[in-house]
Amino acid sequence: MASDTESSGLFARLKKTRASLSGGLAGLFGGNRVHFDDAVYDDLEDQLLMADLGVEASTAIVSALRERVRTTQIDSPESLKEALVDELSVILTTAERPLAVPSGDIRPLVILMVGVNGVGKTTTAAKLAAHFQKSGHSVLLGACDTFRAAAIEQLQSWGESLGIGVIAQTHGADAAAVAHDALSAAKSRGTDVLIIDSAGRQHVNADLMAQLGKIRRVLSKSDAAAPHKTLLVVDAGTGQNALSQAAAFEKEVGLTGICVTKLDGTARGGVVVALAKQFPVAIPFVGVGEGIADLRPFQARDFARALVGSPGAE
Ligand SMILES: Nc1nc2c(ncn2[C@@H]2O[C@H](COP(=O)(O)OP(=O)(O)OP(=O)(O)O)[C@@H](O)[C@H]2O)c(=O)[nH]1
Ligand SMILES: [Mg+2]
Repeated sequence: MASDTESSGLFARLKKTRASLSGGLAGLFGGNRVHFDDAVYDDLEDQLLMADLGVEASTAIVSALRERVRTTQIDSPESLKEALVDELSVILTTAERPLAVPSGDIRPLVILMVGVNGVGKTTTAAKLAAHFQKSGHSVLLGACDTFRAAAIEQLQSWGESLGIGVIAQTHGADAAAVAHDALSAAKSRGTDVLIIDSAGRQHVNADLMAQLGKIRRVLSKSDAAAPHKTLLVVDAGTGQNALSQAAAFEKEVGLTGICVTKLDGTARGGVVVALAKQFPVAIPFVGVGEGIADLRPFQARDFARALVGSPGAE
């Protein structure tokens, strides 16, 4: 049951995906009665694929539902929706691992943001900074996108509006050197969380991908465990391409988590399920808008309900 305003906000923001999935489910059956035959299962699988759950998750869900139909009573579109919420939750729960600042020796917690161009890395870095600031932590931002014109100013402008420091050099500077400066500054100031923005890079570009390795190496020279978190940002609207992005970044830098953004603007929110099914990483947050507060801690069951349009989500 989604009880708080954040969750109901999620329900509202995912309306495009929900419209696609729940409209499709309603169309599976004539009238109110569900009669399960192979054609219904095929249609259901098509609906899941269209909502971008990917082949692996869609097949797994349909075969789990077949099993449920054999053992429990599913005889209405509503009971099918509930069963679907359960099955989605089984997959999504594996990724439900919040990103908390550990108490104790890890200070600063270093979070490196990575991803292809335009997915929302800088915006998500700012949203995360605001989130940690709100929970009482000191935060510093590192402007390691020295590649795109105006990238530094973009982060600085977020920093100014939040009252959060931004460690930056000039456009064209060595990104790894900025990362080094940022970590030194965070250490000397006793900052709780350092969030490092990085330049967008296509996952198929080997040279650009290798540059990320340099940022990581420089950080780990100052603190062997840094970066403690490497978060891939993916745009939900890219659909199944998000899976190849995740595979490439995982291979190059190793990921601890994935933030899926722009879930407010696409009917393809099911990609979150595909990612949770295929990658054993956390999905700590999802992005549901351009504003600083449009970040939601990922909660598997609420997300499943919001996807399916199940009544408990309202
Ligand atoms: N609707 C919506 N827009 C978002 C979300 N997250 C980011 N954006 C928008 O996406 C656009 C790109 O965001 P950036 O944060 O600049 O993306 P980036 O990955 O840093 O881009 P590069 O640094 O150029 O690779 C901006 O217009 C953001 O406002 C989201 O969750 N929902
Ligand atoms: Mg950026």
